[in-house]
Amino acid sequence: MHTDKKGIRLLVAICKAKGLKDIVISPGSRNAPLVIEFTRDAAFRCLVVPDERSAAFVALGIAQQSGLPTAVICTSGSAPLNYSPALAEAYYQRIPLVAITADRPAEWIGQADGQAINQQGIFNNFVRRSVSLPQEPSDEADFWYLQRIVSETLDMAMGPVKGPVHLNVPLREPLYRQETAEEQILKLPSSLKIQSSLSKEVVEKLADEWNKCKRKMIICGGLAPSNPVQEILAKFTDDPSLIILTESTSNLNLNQSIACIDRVLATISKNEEKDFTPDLLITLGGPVVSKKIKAFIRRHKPVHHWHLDPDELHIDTYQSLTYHIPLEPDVFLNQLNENVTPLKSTYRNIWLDKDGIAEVAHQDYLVDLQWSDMKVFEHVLQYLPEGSDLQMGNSTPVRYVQLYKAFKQLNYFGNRGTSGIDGCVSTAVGAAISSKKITTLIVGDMAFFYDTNGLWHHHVPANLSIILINNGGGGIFRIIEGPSSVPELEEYFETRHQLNAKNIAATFGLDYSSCSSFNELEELLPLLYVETAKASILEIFTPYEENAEVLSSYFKFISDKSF
Ligand SMILES: Cc1ncc(C[n+]2csc(CCOP(=O)(O)OP(=O)(O)O)c2C)c(N)n1
Repeated sequence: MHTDKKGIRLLVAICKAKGLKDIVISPGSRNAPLVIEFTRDAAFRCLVVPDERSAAFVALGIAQQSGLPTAVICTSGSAPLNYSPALAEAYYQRIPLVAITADRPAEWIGQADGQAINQQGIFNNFVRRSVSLPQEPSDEADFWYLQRIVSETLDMAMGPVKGPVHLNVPLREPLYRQETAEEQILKLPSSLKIQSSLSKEVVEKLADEWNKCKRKMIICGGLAPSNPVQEILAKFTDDPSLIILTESTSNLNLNQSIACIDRVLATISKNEEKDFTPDLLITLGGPVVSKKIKAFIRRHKPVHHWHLDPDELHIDTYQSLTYHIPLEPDVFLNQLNENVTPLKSTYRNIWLDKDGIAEVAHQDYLVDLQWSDMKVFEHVLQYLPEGSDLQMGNSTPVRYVQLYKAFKQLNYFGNRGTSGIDGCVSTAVGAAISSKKITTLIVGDMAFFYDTNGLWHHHVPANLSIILINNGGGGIFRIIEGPSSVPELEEYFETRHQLNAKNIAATFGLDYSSCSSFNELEELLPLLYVETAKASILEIFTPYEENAEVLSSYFKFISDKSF
C-alpha cells in the first residue's frame, strides 16, 4: 500500500530515480505520508533519529562517506530549524544533504495553529536551492511542475558545486490514508556534467608566470580521500622551486612536502620569514586548519596568488588573490604541468631543512612528555588501525592531530565547514554507519556532551569507537590568546565541569572504559579495536592546567632548538 497523496508518491519516485539511498527520519505526524512512502520502498535504507539536529548531522556523515545525496525528513514547526547547523556545515563542506521538511498547508500558517511557522526559504543562507512543492497537486500541470523542480533541485545538490538543498512539502490532512498504486515510470531530465578547461593562451600566460617564480608554494586545504589531485601533485614534487603544504584533512600523501605546518613555522624566526615567503601561492581544497600559516601569508603577501575552485566566489583567505581559477584543482594542474619546467632554486630545500629540524625537536620533546592531551594524542594515533577512518572533533582534537606526521594510512575527516562543536558525535555515527569501516572519533568533552543525542537511536554501529578526551571544559580557551588573560576564563569560556560519560554510555548501550594515567591508557588502547557487538567510549581524563602549558612549551621548545 502507498500513501494516497500522489505528489508524495511522485517525490519519492524522483528521489529513487536520482539515486538517493539513505533517508534519516525524525518522528512527527505531518511527515507521515513521506514516512509511509519512503520506508515501504526497499530501495531506501531508512534510519530513525529523534533529535532533528543530530539526525541532520548523521545524514551529513552518511553523505560524507557515500558521496550520494542523503535525505533528512521531519515534521513541521520548529523541527526543521534544528537542521540549520548541519545544513550550514554541509554548505561550506559541499556535501549533498537534502532537507525534506513537511509543512502545514499555506492557509494555516500564522493562524495560531500548532507547529505552523513560515518555513519557506528558512535555510536560504545555507542551501544551494530551496523550493516549496505545490500543495496537494492534482492536475497534470501540478505534477509536471513538481517533477521539474524536484528533479532540478536534487541535481543541484550534486553540482557543479555540491551542497545541501531544501524541499519544503506542504501537506493537508488526512495524512494517513493509503491506497494501491502502480510503480511510476519516470522520464526525468538530468543535468549533464561538464568538464571545462582553460584555453591554451591562458594556460601559457599562467605557465609563464609560474616559470618566472623561484619561490612557489601550494597550500592544500580539506579534501576528501582519493581526490585525483594526489596524482598530479606528486608529479610536481620534483621541482626545487616549489614547496607543497598539506594538513591531515587534505588526505594527501606527498614526498618532499610539509605535513605539519605549525611546528615548521615555529622554526622560522621573524628575520627569516621573508626568505620563506612565496612569490607565487596556489591554494586548493576547503578550509585550512592552521591559523599560523594564514597569519604568516597575510603578513608576507605573495606577488601572485591563484585559488583553484570550481565555485564562482573569490575566496581570498590570504588577502592576496590575483586569479580565481574556476576549475577542479586536478584539471588545472594537469593543464599547467604540460607547460612548466622545474626551476633551479633553494626554496623547497630551505623548507624541508626546517621540517627536519622540527621533526627532531618534536621527537626530543616527546621523550619526557608528561600526562596531558598532547601525550594522549601521541599514543592514540599510534593505535589507530591502518586504513581506518578518523573523525576529528572540533576544538583542539583536529589541531593536535596536525602536530603528528602520519606514519600509516588513515582517512581524515572533520566538520571544518563551520568548525562547530554541535555535530561531531552525530557526524561520526553517520559516517561509521555508511562506511562500515573501523571509525574512531576523537572528541573533547564539551563537543561530546553537546551532541550526545547523536547516540539516541538504534543505529549506533559497533565499528565506531569514541575517544573522549575529558579535560573538564573547553581546553582551547586556555590555549588561544585572549580568554586565558581574563578572570572570566574558567566560568564563561572554559565552562569548567565535573561530568563524565559513564552513565551516558550505559543509557545508550555503549561499552565504556576510562583512564587518567599513561599506564592505564597503554592497557586500554589495545582493547579498543577488539571486535564487540557494541560501539565503545574510552574516556581519558587529562589535567586542564598542564595541557595548555605543555602545548605552549612545545612550540617554545621547537623554536629554541632551531636558533
Ligand atoms: C556550536 C558551537 N558553539 C560554540 C563554539 C565555540 N567553541 C569552540 S571550541 C569550544 C570548546 C570545546 O571544548 P571541548 O570539546 O571540550 O574541546 P577542547 O577545547 O577541550 O579540546 C567552544 C565552546 C563552537 N565552535 N561551536
